Amino acid sequence: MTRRTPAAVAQLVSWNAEWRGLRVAVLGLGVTGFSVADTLAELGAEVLVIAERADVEFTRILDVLGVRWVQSDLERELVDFEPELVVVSPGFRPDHPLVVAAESTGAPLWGDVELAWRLRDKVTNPETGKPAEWIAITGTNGKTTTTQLTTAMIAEAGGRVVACGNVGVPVLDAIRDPLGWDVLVVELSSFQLHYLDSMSAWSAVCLNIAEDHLDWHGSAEAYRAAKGKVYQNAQAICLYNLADEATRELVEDAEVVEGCRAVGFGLGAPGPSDLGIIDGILIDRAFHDDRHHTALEITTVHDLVASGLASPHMTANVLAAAALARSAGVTIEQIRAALAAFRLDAHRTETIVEADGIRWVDDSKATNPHAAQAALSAFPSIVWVVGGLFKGVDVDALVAANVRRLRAAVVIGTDRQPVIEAFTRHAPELPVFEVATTDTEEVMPSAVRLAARVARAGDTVLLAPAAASMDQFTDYADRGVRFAEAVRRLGTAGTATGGTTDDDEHSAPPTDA
Ligand code: UMA
Repeated sequence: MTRRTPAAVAQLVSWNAEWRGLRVAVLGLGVTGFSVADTLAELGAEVLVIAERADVEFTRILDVLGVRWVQSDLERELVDFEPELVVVSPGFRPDHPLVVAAESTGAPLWGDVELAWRLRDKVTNPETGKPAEWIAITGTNGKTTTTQLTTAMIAEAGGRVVACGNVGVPVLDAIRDPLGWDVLVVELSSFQLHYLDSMSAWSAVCLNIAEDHLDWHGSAEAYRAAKGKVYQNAQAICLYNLADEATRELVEDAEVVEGCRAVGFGLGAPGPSDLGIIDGILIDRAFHDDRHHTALEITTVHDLVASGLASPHMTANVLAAAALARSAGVTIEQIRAALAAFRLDAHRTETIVEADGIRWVDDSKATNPHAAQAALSAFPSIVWVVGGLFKGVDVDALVAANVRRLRAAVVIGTDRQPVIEAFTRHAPELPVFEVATTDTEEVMPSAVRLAARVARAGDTVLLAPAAASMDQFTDYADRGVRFAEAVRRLGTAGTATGGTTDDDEHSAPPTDA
């Protein structure tokens, strides 16, 4: 059979299109690669999975499905396969040798979400004949919480809705659910957006933009450009952050479907097409007919305290989710009910214990400076546990901005130098402790011991690393769990209470190996 051209492959826009026999190389065998291979095998494509590392469970299933996978000589295998399409997992950087080799074959390069968008008509609504609408959520921080909030609000309204994408459930798994959905709330990472072009979301938001993943994207501009793709072809609402000019610019630059509206959200008083806050009341001035003269009260900041959503960055997430839910027809009352029942995931500004006036807080989810700033802003006097993999992002400004609220810092991670140098520059007098051990079992017990030595009544010991965790932990959850365990162990030993600062520790940072 003759090789299908990129133009022919571009025409494949339905589950019912001619996928049979299409030669597709799949890069990566994590949850994404597996969902891609499994889907394409179901469609009768000829699949080759190429992965340096692979989960044994996945390889076993691929063997059962009769899908070929290779783990060595990868570039040659890829080129010899002469793929007509390459589907790449989000972890692969654009300059990865396999991605470069894939491009050299001339085959189109898609991400899993691009494939899912094209296949989304597998299950359609029996009444309308239409597939589920997509609500697309990106941003440097707050994506997962906003995705969960939006999903909870739509579910409260009785919609069949699922959260998928970067939140953990591959979008291809969602679109293959036999019963189908009314709405997919799709959390998109900048990696997934980079490899995505056709999506036309019902409503879309970029919550905020700060530097992150610069090593993956190569530059801040490339990162921004990827984030901006969330708005392309949006149908109903492009939602942006009134406090983040860059998000508004991305909306202005986007090509959208005619009639699509721009809506803003922010913590100040809302304009006629915004959601915002007046006197502690969250207000919708965007989604009702008389929005020029009246406003709808969603809830109050006070009422959000019980759900752990009252801090400024969480309240902003609530407003964004409310806007997205409103765009899907959810009423104010349903949003209020969903918020009352909502509980935050672990590792997001989670208080582990309070003892002797010292609060121990796990914000391991702060994997970049922007997220760490949100957590740091919430407390007046902090012993800060910071460090990990900085992913090419500069931590200097974060340190400079927070010196005044710090009692001390405990630096973890394999690459501690940039943080320690930043403290030397901006706060030479601050006690800075260094956890030098590389033993995963020991990092958090050491960090917690050091923190306990300096923390005083009224302080918060805050794990907000501003960095990824993979240098020393499995992931951010593992990092947070180990922190909490160490805190609890210290508490049982009767020492997780205040100590005094040793002035000798100011000049040369002591280490705890
Ligand atoms: N692989 C390589 N070389 C690479 C990269 C990957 O060989 O350079 C292969 C390996 O075989 C590995 C597989 O690819 O087994 C892993 O693929 P992946 O890194 O793309 O990860 P998945 O397991 O498929 O999970 C991905 C997302 N991971 C990343 O983007 C790194 C998950 O987001 C997401 O939940 C999942 O798809 C479902 O959509 C995680 C994440 O850390 C939570 N995201 C980043 C973030 O939130 O900051 C972007």
